[in-house]
Amino acid sequence: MSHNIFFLNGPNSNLYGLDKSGTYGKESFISIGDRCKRHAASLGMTLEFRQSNHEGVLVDWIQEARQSASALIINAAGLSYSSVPILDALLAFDGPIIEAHMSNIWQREPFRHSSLVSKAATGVIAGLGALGYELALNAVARLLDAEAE
Ligand code: DHK
Repeated sequence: MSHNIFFLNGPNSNLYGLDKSGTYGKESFISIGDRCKRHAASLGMTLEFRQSNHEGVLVDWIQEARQSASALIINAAGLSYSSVPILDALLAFDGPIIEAHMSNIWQREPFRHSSLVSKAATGVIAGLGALGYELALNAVARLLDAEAE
């Protein structure tokens, strides 16, 4: 069975590659998304790679995933540390959830050290830049295969 995966990205992720601090690398968000879609295809999966700056839109997409996706990958960005609505929507999703961050959030400011998303996540990948996004796709492929066995 072919799996559809939702990869949801939160506020300001669309600025990756443009951010002067260089925290999120040089590759553009569009290029990262295209690469993730190709990687998902190589794993036999389809990928919806979406970004919103709006909490409610992200909640709507997580709810949509209940019908349309086998697994979720989410980088809720700055909303990771505050959004109870995103946490509650994730808790209602019945499938693997990988929380992904480009940066190592535990090496950064203390307010980034405690993510509410982690409470719903099957696993967390952080600090590996966009490589971590491909590893998140590998993880969901393996987890879904294991579920099917
Ligand atoms: C991305 C952001 O935009 C920040 O708000 C988070 C996360 C970290 C990342 O590393 O991908 O704090």
